[in-house]
Amino acid sequence: MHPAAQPADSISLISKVSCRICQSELLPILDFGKMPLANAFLDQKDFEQEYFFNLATGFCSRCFMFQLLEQPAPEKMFHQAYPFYTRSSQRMVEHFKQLAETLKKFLYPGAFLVEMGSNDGTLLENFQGTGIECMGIEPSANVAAEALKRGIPTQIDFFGPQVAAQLAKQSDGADVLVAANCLCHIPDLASVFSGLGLLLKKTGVAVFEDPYLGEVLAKTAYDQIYDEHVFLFSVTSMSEMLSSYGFEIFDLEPQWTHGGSMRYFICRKGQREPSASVAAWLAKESEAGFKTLKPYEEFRKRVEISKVQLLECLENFKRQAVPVAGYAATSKSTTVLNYCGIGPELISFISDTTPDKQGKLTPGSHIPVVPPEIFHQANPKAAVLFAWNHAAEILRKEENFKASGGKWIHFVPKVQID
Ligand code: DWN
Repeated sequence: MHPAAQPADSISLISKVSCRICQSELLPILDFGKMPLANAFLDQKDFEQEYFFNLATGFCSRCFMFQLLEQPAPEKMFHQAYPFYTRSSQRMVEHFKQLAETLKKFLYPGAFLVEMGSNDGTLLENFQGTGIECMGIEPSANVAAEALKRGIPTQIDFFGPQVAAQLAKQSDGADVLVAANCLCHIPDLASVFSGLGLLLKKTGVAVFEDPYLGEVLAKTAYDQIYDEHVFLFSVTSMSEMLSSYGFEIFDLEPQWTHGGSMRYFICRKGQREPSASVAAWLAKESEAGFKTLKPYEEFRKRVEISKVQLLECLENFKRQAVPVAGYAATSKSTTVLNYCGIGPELISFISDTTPDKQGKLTPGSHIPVVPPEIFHQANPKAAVLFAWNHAAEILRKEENFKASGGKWIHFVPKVQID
């Protein structure tokens, strides 16, 4: 049985309506309704036990954090059968190589680097043979096993004060803690920062990289909202949150990854001079109304329109008896498919390179996931690009699809056929 497919009464659901950072009441923004776990790909025999929760977001008008109202327990999402491997995109492998070069500016032979949410070791492998001591902390045993196979020290665990205290005891403390696409998954940030307080050297640096709320709003990328992403950070909310835990941002760098991310360079309060870009980003967000409900309400309206347009587009293909495929069974696709009510009647199959997903059905929508070879053999006339964040990589490698008359269906930033 899939670890996520447990009887409903055994589920420990964390249900919150108050802000996870400052405990103020959350203002509801968007309710997607009943939603499965984004990465709970399943077999037909598990349908009856499929787990659903209510996917809805709220905004805190006190600390400005955009967050889920409810999130399933971390152990339900991250376990021995978590099917996302960082290595599944070549461009991400290159991105992490470049991130490693950036981190090396804060490191030296003998220094200690800890990665939170180290997945299959794609980032840490860049430090092999450098003399820099590394430790990955990763709760999903199957992806951690890939890192261990490559000789990358990895502890299978959730990061928190206990793990941090144990690492601090075994070292003189960490020079750098890095977490890419990880912090936004963790509901209990108080425990992360209490751990960071124990582990990080006084002058140490933490580097976080997460999908940026500003890009989600600008691109109407509502598919970035799913069970795993409990927070979508802005510079404003990140800065408020860090301040409450004794840390601050000293630099920022926007990234192209995951449709638009932000890299935050963090230190203990007062340890480093913040760069001018910190104040500039805070001012930019303030002008854009990030502390008010307005941009989030406008976002909700655009999301509703996007749903109607995507459904119209797929139903048009169906009326013309043109079968449509999906490209990449991403976590994000679970939100789109279930929110829009798209099933195998509108998308016959989804091509994905991950062996763990192939042969399974998509969460909630139950569309078969097939290897890319089937996509190439079937040569469909149209395909929804679910991994829109990897468009550059995919459109290049799938040139033949378009050359042979195939149409890409995009839905971010808006629904269009190309
Ligand atoms: O935060 C998260 C980000 C970093 O990664 C996690 N919560 C889970 C995951 O999100 P995602 O699944 O939306 O990630 P991607 O990278 O947009 O999609 C990966 C999926 O796409 C994999 O199943 C592999 C597939 N893929 C493919 O089939 N062909 C990807 C590429 C690049 C391809 O060419």
